[in-house]
Amino acid sequence: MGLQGFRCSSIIMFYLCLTTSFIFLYAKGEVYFVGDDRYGWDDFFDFSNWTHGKEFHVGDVLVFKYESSLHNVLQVDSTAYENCIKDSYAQRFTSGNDSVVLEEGRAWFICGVGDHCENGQRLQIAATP
Ligand SMILES: [Cu+2]
Repeated sequence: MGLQGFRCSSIIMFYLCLTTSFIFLYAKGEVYFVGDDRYGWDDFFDFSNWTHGKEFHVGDVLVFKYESSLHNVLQVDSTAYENCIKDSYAQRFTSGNDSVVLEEGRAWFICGVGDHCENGQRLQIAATP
């Protein structure tokens, strides 16, 4: 009877663990290296082409990899994105290896160095729940 009870509880534990790991799998966001490994966050790269065909969700992580002496990352609004306005931003990242967790809706990022934004170093994405 003791053995029977043990077996029963281990089956319950098994399903409990299975369920828990599924929850973790779904809760964990995807990690995207902006511009992929080869290019990273760089100017003269088509980031709208990079986002094409990708589906971003809340909790996904964008990783901006770049040479920190050459670039930075500014999280801006749509106006600053469209016009490459570099002095008004919500957040500024400079480490060269910056992670941003996506929230629902649209997000805009530009490089604040020189004319990099004008040269295509800007990213616009939309995250759905
Ligand atoms: Cu740059």
